[in-house]
Amino acid sequence: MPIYLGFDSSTQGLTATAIDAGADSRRVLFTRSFGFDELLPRYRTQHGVLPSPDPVVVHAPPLMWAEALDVTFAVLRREEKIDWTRLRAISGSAQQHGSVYLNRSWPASLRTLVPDRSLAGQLEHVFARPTSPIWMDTSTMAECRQIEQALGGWDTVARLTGSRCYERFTGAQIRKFAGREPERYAETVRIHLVSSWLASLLAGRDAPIDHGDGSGMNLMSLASLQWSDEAMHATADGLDTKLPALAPPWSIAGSLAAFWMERHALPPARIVVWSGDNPCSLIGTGLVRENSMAVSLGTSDTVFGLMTEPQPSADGTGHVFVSPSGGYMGMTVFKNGSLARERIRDMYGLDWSGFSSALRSTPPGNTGSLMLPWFDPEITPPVHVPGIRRRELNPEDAAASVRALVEGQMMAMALHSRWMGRSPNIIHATGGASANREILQVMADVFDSTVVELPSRNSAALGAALRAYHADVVADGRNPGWEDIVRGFTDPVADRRIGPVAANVTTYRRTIARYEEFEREVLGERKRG
Ligand code: XUL
Repeated sequence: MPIYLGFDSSTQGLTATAIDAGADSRRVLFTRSFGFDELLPRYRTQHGVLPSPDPVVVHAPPLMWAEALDVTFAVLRREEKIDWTRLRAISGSAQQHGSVYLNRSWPASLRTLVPDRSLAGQLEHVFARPTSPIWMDTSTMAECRQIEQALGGWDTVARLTGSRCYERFTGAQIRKFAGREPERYAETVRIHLVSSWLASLLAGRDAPIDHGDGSGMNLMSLASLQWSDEAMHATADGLDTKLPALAPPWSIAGSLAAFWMERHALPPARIVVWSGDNPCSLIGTGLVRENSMAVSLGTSDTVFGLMTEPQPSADGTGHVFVSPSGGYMGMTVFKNGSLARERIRDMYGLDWSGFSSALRSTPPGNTGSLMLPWFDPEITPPVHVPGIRRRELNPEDAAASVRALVEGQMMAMALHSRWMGRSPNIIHATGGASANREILQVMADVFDSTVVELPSRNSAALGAALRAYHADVVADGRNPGWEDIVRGFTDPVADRRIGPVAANVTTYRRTIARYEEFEREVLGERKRG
């Protein structure tokens, strides 16, 4: 029976999930995760990013992402005793927006990789820029305003590309690079996203950017699914020759390059274009119909769901992306996700079980104590200078602080996803912190919705494997429905449904209004100050 492999190159590490898609043998064969800091310490990353004296500048080494793929394949081939000859297709998911800048040696180096030498050693010289700005970078406020001005305002940009200009989106990052380092920009022959770069390595040739991840660049027209000439022009000179092609999410980028087949004894599997982690998670959480939403609690916390019309929010919050099925998805992103939860845990000397006890020992609504959890610059709402804010919260009270953080995160998610125009009956929870039932109870009460847990917390890698399966079947001329593709892989765990508690829902209605007011006051102060 055919096997499909999905990778997820996330901020902090690489995960691989393999599935057996046989009619009678459908199941996940394995999921393996490797943290970049531990797997490849020579790159000296912390949580997958390079230390930076300036909190708004966040880069990572692209070579590390490539080497992680090579090292992971070696481990998988050695330790996972599956029938690798049945591997039919590979796809992937990657942290969105990050960009990789390649010089003129890239095309030939890619074509001539030899299997008896390490991948990293052979790619060292291909970069026009040795580090990649990633989604956590917020250093491009000026460039965002310049692009918006050139295109006729943020709302025009939002209608054209699905989002107003965001600091982390690739367009503003390219503009900054072209303006500050014009020589290196001139040396750049190709700019890839993390997703399309890793797909290119596997296919041994430049892979296209899929429409889903392409929607996170402020460069693609959502209506035509082409690079927008106006947006490219407003971003940087000569960009049209540097960007790869765009393609539907189920496109085949080629077949596995000889380098991988020989080095890791793999068959000539199809390489399906990679996409962003959020579009992949949409599939990996089983959101193939419009009536539900997913909340992913990872390095970033995200709220997303399918949309019929590409209707951006009226106030510029959130994004409209092309979904892996070719329709649209709405999404709001929060930067202070798992790292904020870890900060609070460590600040009070807790472990995760102590964190859960703190939630159990404090009442919903936290007797009025609130926290705006902006440990790092925040994406939603836009906060450039970090700093947490407390209201009626004693900083020495560990339990109340844990609850204030989790409630603050959930209330921010509920508030800032209202623009998607739907209050979900069911939320599919995913990401590492979805293992914590106390956190999920707060989610259910704040959103007034049943929260279901899914069999896999690595929904991006699973979604990538399912996308590989879908594209392979489409390439063979069949047109399967997405419900058939995800069946058996993303069905919620039967006894892990968490319902909202009516009294808590009433409490949070009041608390959200107070939270909203607190947020508005602090943002107003910051603007004035
Ligand atoms: C999405 C975003 C993050 C990254 C994290 O817009 O910035 O969710 O994709 O991997």
